[in-house]
Amino acid sequence: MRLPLISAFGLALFSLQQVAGITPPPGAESLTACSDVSVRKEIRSLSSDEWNTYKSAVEGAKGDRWIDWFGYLHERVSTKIHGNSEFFLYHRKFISDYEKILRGYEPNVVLPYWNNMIDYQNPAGSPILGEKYFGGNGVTDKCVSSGIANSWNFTYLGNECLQRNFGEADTIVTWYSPEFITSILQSSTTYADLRAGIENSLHGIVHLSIGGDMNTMHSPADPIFWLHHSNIDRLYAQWQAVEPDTRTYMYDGKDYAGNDVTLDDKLTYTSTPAYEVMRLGYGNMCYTYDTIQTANGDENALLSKRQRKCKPRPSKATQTIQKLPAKVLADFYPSFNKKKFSALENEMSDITPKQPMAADCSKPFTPPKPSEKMRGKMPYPGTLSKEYIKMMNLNSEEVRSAEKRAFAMIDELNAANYLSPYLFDLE
Ligand SMILES: *[C@@H]1O[C@H](CO)[C@@H](O)[C@H](O)[C@H]1NC(C)=O
Ligand SMILES: [Cu+2]
Repeated sequence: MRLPLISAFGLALFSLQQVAGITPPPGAESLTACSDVSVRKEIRSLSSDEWNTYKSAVEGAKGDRWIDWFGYLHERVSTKIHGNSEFFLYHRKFISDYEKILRGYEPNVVLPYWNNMIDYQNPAGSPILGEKYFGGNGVTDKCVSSGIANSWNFTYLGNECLQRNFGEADTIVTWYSPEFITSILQSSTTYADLRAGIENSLHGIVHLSIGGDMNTMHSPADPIFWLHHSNIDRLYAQWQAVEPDTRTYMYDGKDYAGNDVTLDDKLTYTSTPAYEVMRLGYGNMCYTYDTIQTANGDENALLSKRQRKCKPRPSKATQTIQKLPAKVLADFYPSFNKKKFSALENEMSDITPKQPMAADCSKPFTPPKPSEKMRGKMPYPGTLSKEYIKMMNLNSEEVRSAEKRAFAMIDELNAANYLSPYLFDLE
């Protein structure tokens, strides 16, 4: 019943965008549409050729010490680009610069992203932190000794290995769920809201709890950094695309010095004004994300005919949450409450740790059965330490209020006996 409604709405939204259009601010009118737009995909949905290309580019860049350079650069600017509005924009440019460097090694390479929300219950068990991809916890002297970053050493800090430092017994604290990120996407009405909601939750806990180099100012040294930030950038891009006319160039809040930001602000230590990086598919930002392509009705441009038959649809989780008391919806899921919503503000599509590919419809979709044991038992996320908050120049009150909101949301879902499809019986 709901299904055709949603897709009809998606199409309506798309044609509306075409009619109304985005009005670029002064300076941005001269940015031209990219002739070639690459599509960033979830790491698990890369073909083996795509993964090998990515791996080869990263190894090339590592060999020439580009990774060392990006770590150094990030450390230099770190206190100015975190804990304030520049966060999304600086990192958008930063990872896009990295992608350009990778193209020097593999001209067709595209930066993937890691949807680490779907791994939130047991991050250390994610295949991304396994032998096949980026390797796991540090071993001797916390040095990573598996996966793509096996035995990487850096020279810019002296000869040191790449380190990771998970918690007790090689486990990592719980991260943030697709349910929570969906709530942030739906309830953030300003750029500053979204920035605080994402940076203080998902962004921070992934850095802190992978530990080692990820928990330093030179975190780009860990190849996981780029996929984590690509995911953060994707969430920002999705939020923009929900209401492109008003959000593409929405920029508010404060910079590191406490001044109101403006679209003409230059990103830290660059000559790039903020407005230059805000619109994907224009100027130098010649990329988009697979989830945006499939959510806004324009997926036909990318998917094969066979794939087109199988569109992402509202998942069971979505339907369950839509039935929660109106007050819960008003507090945490205002878009679901309106009964009309864009898939762009819903991270609970039928994507699961076992079948993470939104766009891959080559197999008919069968959702895995969540563990009944986990009904009403969504776990709280880990929290940021005082040391991390200080190092990253975050606003402690803002962090604690983001965490409180996550706890409150979880309490409501548990009280409603909600069964999350992202929770498994770990025994
Ligand atoms: C890498 O760094 C570690 C110290 O972190 C050192 O023990 C090891 O010898 C270095 N490896 C190489 C090949 O230089
Ligand atoms: Cu950063």
